[in-house]
Amino acid sequence: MDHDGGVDDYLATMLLMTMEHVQPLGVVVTPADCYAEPAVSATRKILDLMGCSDVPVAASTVRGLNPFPRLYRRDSFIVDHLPILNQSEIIRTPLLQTTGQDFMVRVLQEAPEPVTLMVTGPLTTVAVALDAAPEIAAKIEQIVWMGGALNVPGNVEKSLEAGQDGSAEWNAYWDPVSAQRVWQTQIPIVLCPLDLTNNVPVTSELVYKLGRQRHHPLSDLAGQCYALVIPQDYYFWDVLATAYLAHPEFYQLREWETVIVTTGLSQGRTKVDPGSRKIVAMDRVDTSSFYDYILQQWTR
Ligand SMILES: [Ca+2]
Repeated sequence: MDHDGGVDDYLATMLLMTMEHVQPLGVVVTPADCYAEPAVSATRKILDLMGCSDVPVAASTVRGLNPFPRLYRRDSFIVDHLPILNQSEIIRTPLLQTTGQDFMVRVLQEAPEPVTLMVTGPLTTVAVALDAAPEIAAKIEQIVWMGGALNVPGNVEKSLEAGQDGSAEWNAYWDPVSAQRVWQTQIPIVLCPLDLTNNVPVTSELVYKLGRQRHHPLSDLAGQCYALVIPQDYYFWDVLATAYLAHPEFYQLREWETVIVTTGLSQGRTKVDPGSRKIVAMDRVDTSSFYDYILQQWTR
């Protein structure tokens, strides 16, 4: 798991840890939609809460080109301070001394069989790891990535970002060059783009349902986190991408040929371009099965 510390990322990590058939090898925090220290701390506390303190956490030290807005990033401080994550003074889940990018290289080199990378932030840590040890590409079974906007507008708003025409999705925009680096490999990429996530909003109804399950700690935490973002236009991004690992049958996939635009006003755009790099995108999802699934998992 390689996440970037947004509200959605913690819940995606939490969902992943409820999946019985998944053997998590570690969690890397890429410092993008967050501030690094509270994001790493919150991640470790969530793993503690879930009884997953044997899963190592490593902090990536990569840098992007286009920073996320401070207003988004400060959520990492709020989540790290939620009461349910601070019932103990000690954090049991280890923080590795090695960087996230070096840890990713080592895990893949040592893996006896190919590994799925679940990436819910920018692709920078993956790109840096690939540059450091290109042979690890053969150990990556697939990259499931929440990112990109194929045939819909991006979510980097022109009003916030003067250097952008509104076509880019944030994870791609943070570091388009690294996304392109990953696009240059043969690694199978399964994209969860805005085209799909736009159909799966975080609704008041769902947050209220989480509240009615609040005697379950995971449901309580998820409800608190989503309550924080209710005033915004918020969608299931990372959680929707991650649920694919457990229930691919909820999703219809579609193949596209795409390029990553790395310069100019469209930088960060995942542009459909026939004849270029093949990827597979999640095209449709059975939303009611998805909502039922996360509600059920968070009663664990
Ligand atoms: Ca994210």
